[in-house]
Amino acid sequence: MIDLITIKVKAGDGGKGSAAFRHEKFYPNGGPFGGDGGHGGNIYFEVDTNETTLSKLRFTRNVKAGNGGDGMTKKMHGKDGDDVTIKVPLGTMIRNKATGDLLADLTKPKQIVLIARGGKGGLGNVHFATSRNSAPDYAQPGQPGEVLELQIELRLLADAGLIGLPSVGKSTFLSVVTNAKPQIAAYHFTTLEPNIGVVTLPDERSFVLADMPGLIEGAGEGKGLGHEFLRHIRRCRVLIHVIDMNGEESEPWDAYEVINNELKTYDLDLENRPQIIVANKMDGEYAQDYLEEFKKRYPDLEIYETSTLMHKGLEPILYKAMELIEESRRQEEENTEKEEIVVYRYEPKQPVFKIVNLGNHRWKVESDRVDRLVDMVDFESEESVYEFAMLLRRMGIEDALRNEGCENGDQVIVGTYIMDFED
Ligand SMILES: Nc1nc2c(ncn2[C@@H]2O[C@H](COP(=O)(O)OP(=O)(O)OP(=O)(O)O)[C@@H](O)[C@H]2O)c(=O)[nH]1
Ligand SMILES: [Mg+2]
Repeated sequence: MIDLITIKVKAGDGGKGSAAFRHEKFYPNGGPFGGDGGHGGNIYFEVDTNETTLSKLRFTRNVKAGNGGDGMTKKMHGKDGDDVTIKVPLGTMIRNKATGDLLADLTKPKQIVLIARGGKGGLGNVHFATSRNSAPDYAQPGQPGEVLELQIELRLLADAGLIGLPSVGKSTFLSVVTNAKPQIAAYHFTTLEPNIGVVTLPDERSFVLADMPGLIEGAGEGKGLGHEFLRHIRRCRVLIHVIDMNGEESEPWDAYEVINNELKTYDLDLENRPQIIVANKMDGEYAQDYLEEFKKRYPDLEIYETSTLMHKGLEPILYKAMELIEESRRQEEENTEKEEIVVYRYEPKQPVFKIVNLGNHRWKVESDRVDRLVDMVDFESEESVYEFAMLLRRMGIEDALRNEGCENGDQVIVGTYIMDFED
């Protein structure tokens, strides 16, 4: 199972604003007439429950969204760049590789998240006409789109998990009801990592099913593949508890008790997770006798009889699982507040800028956002510089400088630019 992948994403750049002027028959020296650049395309990730692994992304190294078109004369906007949506399985977690920050945890079907934002298109010169300058020949460049290196991880997020002692037929079950191709063998611990598949019922409803490594006595304290295994099933809504009713390795009731004890040891909650009890290997020689005895011991238990090997008795289990899963989803929905479908990625809250007093009437504004803006300013153009100064004011940087004690005539370093402070 491929479950960790690194890709680079680049959202589209914004298009340039246009600095055109009106040149028409009756307006030989018309005013500024340049339209805005289009916005760069965004990059989204979306949950697609038909996907169960990240293997489709295996050969993807770079993903780019479309750039915005440049603004044109006659106030025409440039075209917005095309968005890109990357489909991933349920349970995908997306991190910023550089910082390790979690950007998104995709835990709901159809969930969509914006991961890299396209750059804004630059404004055309029509926006910059002022009383001082009615014919600005300046237009904004577009902002660059966000570039991120992402680490994408798939955490198993199965709705239902197959549990039981080793070699009871869990992987066989999975292989018969989904198109997953797990390894199946007569020896113990054939399954080391869960395999997952999608069960689709004849009525089109579907859920994600995973087989689990066999559980043994002491797993709750870390024996066998203990803790690893239990970590995987924590998020399952339903447990399908498979018992070898032919008693090849142990008496079925012992097997049943061992598993339930392990669930209890590990986590109180798992014990109460809905369980479907499956009596497997009913094609076996001793199965009927064992089953009779088992029913005597647990008269209240609903038991599903199967032979996974012969593909028998499986469908009722799938319907039952589906019913329990839907019930659990409904409960979850009731318990969680309504969420927007598009969830913006988590962004750590931090001030946008920081003022540093360098002493000697020198100050520094530290801010990634402002640094990016500085790169866009055309310092040859009075309009552009003026606009930049206004922006610093709107962002509250001017006030902040003054509050810190910055006075007229002091030098302020902003990004690569040094300016004199004045009201
Ligand atoms: N007779 C019989 N044998 C079965 C049945 N289901 C599975 N087996 C056999 O049991 C053995 C173990 O099957 P697996 O599906 O690998 O069992 P598992 O529970 O996934 O085992 P681990 O991954 O090792 O925990 C294989 O030899 C299967 O062919 C069944 O219904 N009847
Ligand atoms: Mg297995």
